[in-house]
Amino acid sequence: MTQIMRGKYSKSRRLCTAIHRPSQDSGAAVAIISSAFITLNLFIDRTAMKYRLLFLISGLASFLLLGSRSRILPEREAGRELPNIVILFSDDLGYGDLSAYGHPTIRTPNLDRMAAEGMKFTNFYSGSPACSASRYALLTGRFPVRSGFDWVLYPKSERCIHPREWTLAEGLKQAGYATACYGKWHLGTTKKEYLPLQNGFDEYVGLPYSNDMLPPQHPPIALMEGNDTLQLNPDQTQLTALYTARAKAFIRKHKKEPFFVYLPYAMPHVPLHPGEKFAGRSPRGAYGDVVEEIDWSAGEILELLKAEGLDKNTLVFFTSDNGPWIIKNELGGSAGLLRDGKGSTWEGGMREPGIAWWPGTIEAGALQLQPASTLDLYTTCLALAGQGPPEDGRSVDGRDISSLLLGEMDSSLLDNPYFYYGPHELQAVRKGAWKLHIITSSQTGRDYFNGKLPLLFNLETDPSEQYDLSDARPDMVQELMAEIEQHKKAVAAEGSFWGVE
Ligand SMILES: [Ca+2]
Repeated sequence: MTQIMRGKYSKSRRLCTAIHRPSQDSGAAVAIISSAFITLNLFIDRTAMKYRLLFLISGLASFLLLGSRSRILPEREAGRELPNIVILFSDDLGYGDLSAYGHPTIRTPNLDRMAAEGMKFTNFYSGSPACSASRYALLTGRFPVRSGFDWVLYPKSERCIHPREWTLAEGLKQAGYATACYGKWHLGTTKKEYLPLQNGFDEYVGLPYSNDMLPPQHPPIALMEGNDTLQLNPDQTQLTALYTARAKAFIRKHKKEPFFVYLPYAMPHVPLHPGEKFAGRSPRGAYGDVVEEIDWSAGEILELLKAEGLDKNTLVFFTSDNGPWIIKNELGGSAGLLRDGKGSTWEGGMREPGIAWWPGTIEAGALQLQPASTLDLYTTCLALAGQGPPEDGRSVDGRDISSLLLGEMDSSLLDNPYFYYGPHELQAVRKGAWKLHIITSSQTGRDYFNGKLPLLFNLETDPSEQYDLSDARPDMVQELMAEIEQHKKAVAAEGSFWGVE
């Protein structure tokens, strides 16, 4: 994988004033080495000429930038001052499925406490209403359309995460972090280069795709460790406990250096397999059992961080990859007051619980109403580690939301449009309070507005998307249509890495 130069710290300084700044000499030295590496890659890589040129230009530009400003790569020795990062990522959990978000019978005391001690987002989005595309967005900071692969990958999918993508794990690893992923990968298995270890993770244990992709429709599913198979068709009741134990062991092992733990749980994606201690406990049934076990897991991680004295130096973020799988009836979750669920670009498909926890840095009990997304986690976490996103011409759509975590108003974040990608296409955009649908779809087969399009909603006054205002506000329809057209053109012009090979 080609190494990519990164140029600058972003404006997250307010969040990370304790972060060590590298010396002029170390930055320049890294620049020279990295530029040489890039130049070498120009000759050994089989990338299309266009991208060779882009990398050459970016390498030289970064070298010049660093030569004068030297803002790259915190030194490993000083890395302890970098914050640890833990992302807890559930699968198919709805906006309304935690007690902190209003569920009346699912008990999530640990996540509720996490929100009480940290920040609760009420307008937090996943990158997609489907598993693979959502994970791509989280780990690359880019809208799913840029991936060049289908929105859900299957065990035999040939086009998966492109080796040129630069994942959050790769960025944090370059900054000196120990990195681990325990859980559902779902960004490709048919080539070694698609697997977690080749995408920035030092350790991996988990099912590499969804827990319902099973025989006879699919090959036996592997519980993997690194690039190897530990076991075929494992007992899924053990998974949450296993992932939690491995994450805790990794944190203990690496407590003296910065670490990144990505914990994408297998559930509450169906089939639901609660562990023995949780089965039959929740009034909400098996779905509640599974969510309560995930809540237990989150509590285990937070307690360990406190016990090890790491809590003041660790950002933990909890969210889900997409909304509830409502066509599974009681086996699926709830989006609360939001419309629809998984697979749909109605709010229920993509708006998720989002809880940020970092005692001493994030104010306890903070409520964050501004929109943000998993794409922003990419850019923000890189910034916390002193890394900028790649500067080789590719688009990175995530924003640095450090200011939001600090509870500050950042007017520069207010007017960014957020694009909702449904199955293979752009379906909607949100800007400020306003959301415009140009296409709607639902796994339920329902069309809630009898085919009328476009549809315009004010999500602040109407979070359930009940009252179409497209006729009343043609000016807003026009403005958002223009955002969509501009975005579509830019995306088409850039293409994906797959498109150049
Ligand atoms: Ca999912």
